[in-house]
Amino acid sequence: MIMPALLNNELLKELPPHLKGPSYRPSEHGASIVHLGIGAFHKAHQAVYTDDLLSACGGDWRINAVSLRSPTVRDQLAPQDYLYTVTEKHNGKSEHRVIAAINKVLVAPENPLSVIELLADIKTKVVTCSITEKGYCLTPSNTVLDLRHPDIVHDINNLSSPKTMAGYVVAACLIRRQRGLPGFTFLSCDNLPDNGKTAGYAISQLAERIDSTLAEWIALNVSFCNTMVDRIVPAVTDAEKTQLHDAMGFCDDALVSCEPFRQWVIEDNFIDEKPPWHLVGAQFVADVSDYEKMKLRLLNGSHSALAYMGKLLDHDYIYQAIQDEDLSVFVDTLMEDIASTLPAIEGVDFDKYQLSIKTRFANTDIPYTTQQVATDGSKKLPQRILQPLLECINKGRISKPLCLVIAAWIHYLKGSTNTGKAITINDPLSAPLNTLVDKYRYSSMALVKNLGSQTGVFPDELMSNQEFLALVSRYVYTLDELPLRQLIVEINQ
Ligand code: CS2
Repeated sequence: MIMPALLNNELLKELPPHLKGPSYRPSEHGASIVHLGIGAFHKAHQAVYTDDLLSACGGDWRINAVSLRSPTVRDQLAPQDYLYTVTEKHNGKSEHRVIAAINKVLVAPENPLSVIELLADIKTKVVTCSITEKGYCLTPSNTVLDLRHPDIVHDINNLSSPKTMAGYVVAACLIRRQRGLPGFTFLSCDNLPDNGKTAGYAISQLAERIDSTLAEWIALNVSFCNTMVDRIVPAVTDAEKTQLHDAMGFCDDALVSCEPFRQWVIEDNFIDEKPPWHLVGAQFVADVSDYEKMKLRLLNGSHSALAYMGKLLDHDYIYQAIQDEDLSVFVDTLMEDIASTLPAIEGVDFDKYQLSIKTRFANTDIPYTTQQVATDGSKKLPQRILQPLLECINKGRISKPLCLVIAAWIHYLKGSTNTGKAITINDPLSAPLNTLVDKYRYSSMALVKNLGSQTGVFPDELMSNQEFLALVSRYVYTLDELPLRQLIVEINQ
């Protein structure tokens, strides 16, 4: 067989040895799922479960995906008949498989109406999203739509060409109601507590601005499911694309690489038929919140800690940071405090879970940069670090490790590592954060207070806690004087 240069349907007819592929014919299955925000994470997580489902049980569960901003993913996938490879990497070994779950990719800004029509189509039964924390356009409380957000202002005035996830869903619901069609199930796959419900806040508050009876229709006809999603999927590198080509003989511009582990816990709250993802490893449960808390705080919380502290200590990758003995012990101490805030989950052993997280972080085949995890800190720290800290305080004990992570974030915002290398800050609040850091650079208490109050990132209950303010400012002040490692070692003792 002559190998095609680029992965496509031809290749699917006869896969090279050692390459797994779908055991279904993609063209024989309809697409009843729409995914908003296709990126590496969706391609390595929900699309893989769905591909397994199609292989195991068939059904019309292929995915029509939408890019809300850039054409890149569509431009990579379209010439490949929407096929791509997922490479799972562990212990120096790579396992490749071809995923055929994506039916097509629409680029929203190119044709907003086609996306609205797709969402309004009666064949669409389930809508999923992975748009990152900032895509919800909520104020820091995560329950209130940010009516000053430029994209929300835009959507309120231009609902036929929206920019946000909420705008598209509201526009589609308007059409469904007009046409007398049923609603759908909306499933969030972002790292936010109560992510489905949170999506519901954004959607219904936007609908309320458009037409309050529409908000009522949504409440009755759309169900919002919380989910806990987990898989470490770093940005793919050119070297990985070359390795795939060398191993398999074809190019794949849409390759994703990730760890072997994956987990998906889904709230069983579907308004209509549900894809039986439980047959391929996902779990349907009545209440996801305890799983979400466990994962967001233990995994994502320590990931963020390793990102800020690791970067300050000049570790470029998470696996380097976790192999730093001082940071590794620090993560144990941090996890111990976090675990004290978690409700028990039947069948889950937190000690084992914590150990498995550390092993996953240490996977040297996964080049996850500290810089990537450090992105958007103002949107990540509230659920990962601040909420568990608040709960520790409410139980009568401030957590030094959690406070040090906050101080490390603030020090990171000052823009250089311990050896003076420049740090680039990527954060939706980078402008106000930079201004505050410049203004109060040498006044740690004023910096902490103003960061908290002017950006709204720290909840009021923390802002009014003197012990919290004093400890975090002491750490921020000390970090200007002493190396971070010294503080870490002090806490580890
Ligand atoms: C990471 C997550 O970048 C980040 O903020 O903490 O993307 C993490 O890798 C995933 O949530 C793992 O499931």
